[in-house]
Amino acid sequence: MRSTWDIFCNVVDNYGDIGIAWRLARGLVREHGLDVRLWVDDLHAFQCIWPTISPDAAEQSCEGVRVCAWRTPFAVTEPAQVVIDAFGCTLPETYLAAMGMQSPPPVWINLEYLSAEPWVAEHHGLASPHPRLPLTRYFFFPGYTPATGGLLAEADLAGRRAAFVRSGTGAFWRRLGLDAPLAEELRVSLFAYENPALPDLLDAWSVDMRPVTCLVPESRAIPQLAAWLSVARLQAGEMHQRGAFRLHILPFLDQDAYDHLLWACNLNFVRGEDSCVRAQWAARPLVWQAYPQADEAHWDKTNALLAHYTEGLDREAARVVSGMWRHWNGMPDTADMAACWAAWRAQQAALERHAEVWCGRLSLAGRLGDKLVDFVEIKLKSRVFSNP
Ligand code: TRH
Repeated sequence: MRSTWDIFCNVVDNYGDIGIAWRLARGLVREHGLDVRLWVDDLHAFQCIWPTISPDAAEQSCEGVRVCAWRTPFAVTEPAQVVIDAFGCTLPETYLAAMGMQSPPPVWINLEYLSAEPWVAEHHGLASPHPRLPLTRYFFFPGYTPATGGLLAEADLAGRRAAFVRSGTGAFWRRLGLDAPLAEELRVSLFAYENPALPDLLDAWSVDMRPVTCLVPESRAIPQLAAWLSVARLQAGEMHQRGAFRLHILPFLDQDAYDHLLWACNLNFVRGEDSCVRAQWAARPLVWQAYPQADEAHWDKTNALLAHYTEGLDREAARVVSGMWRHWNGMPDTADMAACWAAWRAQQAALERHAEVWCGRLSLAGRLGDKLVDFVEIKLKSRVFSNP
């Protein structure tokens, strides 16, 4: 019989929490045939990345997942056999108490944030007994090495991307209202938090020797872009041109269309967690802005991913990628943006080749959905044996 799963997602801010929880939920249904309920406390944020979601429904079915509004107080609900609290969100007290009454108890997983830092492998899979209830919570860490929980990816992702690229991107660009790119043109997508380095990047693009077109789905960087253009506001559908530099504001895309944008662009600026991973699977060069944290903890994350990502690159190309990412993340002692961009341009071909190689190497970490299902199956079996 297929196991039942409850995934809880508390949308803190932005789209990463729901983006990842949703990707995981639909993968578990589609590829593993599991019975999945996804509890979400902000269906409006969900609707942004998946427009068929109705923000007011208490329960709805989407792609085979039962999507439930997580409301307070939480209605009495029988817990599933497997419970995931995404990113350590606090489960409803009544639900937790009901978990404690189950025999055998549910397999309880805390799905953690992704990091390339070395400590992740040591912490992946660790158990933590609940202080009061007869429950054990396991820490499941995504990561970039086989000893971690791996990375989210659909089984057919590489095939879909290859087919998209093979069939040409003309139709995709037309749907966005753009012509196909000129031979020398560089298309760049931009998804970023507010960033002091952004105006200098726009300056660099506007004096580039070759045409640069930047595609920006509506998001937090828009006010900075408007200020740079000296306009009061910007909205989806607008195009602004400065010399050979064009800036297109796009509507916020659904998750699948955003993948297409990443696949179609020559370079992607991404942020947080999920868009960063999708940009790596896109096999195109990327510049990552880590989610800003107190005490600059995100600098360690940036350096840790850089250490992996630049492996196998020649010295100069590795220096250029590191310089650009470090400057984009506000680290001290980096060259200015004009120099970072000129250096990136000079290494573009090498970085494009490397992005393909890196994408192939990423698979070695394993797919998160498969690894999670394997991990849970072992726990479910041992649970049966210890509770005859
Ligand atoms: O939105 P984010 O900044 O989310 C962040 C991070 O996940 C961070 O780790 C977390 O702590 C913080 O939220 C609370 O960036 P991220 O992770 O890239 O998530 C964006 C999601 O939005 C991702 O699933 C891709 C999706 N997306 C679209 O569906 N359409 C779009 O047009 C764009 C730009 C993104």
